[in-house]
Amino acid sequence: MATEPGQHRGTAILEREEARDAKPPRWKVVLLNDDYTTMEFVIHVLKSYFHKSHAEATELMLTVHEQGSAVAGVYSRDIAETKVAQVQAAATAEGHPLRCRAEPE
Ligand code: TYC
Repeated sequence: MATEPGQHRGTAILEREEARDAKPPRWKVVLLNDDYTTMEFVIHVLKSYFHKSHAEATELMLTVHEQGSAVAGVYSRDIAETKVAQVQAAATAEGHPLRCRAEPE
């Protein structure tokens, strides 16, 4: 909407425009490094839950290993939280201390 300098628009209009322009919030799933989880298991997780190729999974795993963390994927909040729960369940089941978390972009 065109607004002349100094012109005032009501809060309700501004709120409606914000709602119109709003993009759905996106959440990152961040994978964290640790000293005990095997590299093979992290590669398996990235292929199984984040649909990475073997080459992509290997590269991302090495990024986490070297830098401490990396984004495995970006999703709606609901999907991101489901991925975190799935990864934690798989890691616990296999006896790995692997951690990951969902955070807003
Ligand atoms: N640092 C682990 C090792 O040396 C490998 C690893 C990579 C662990 C990524 C977790 O998210 C991780 N075995």
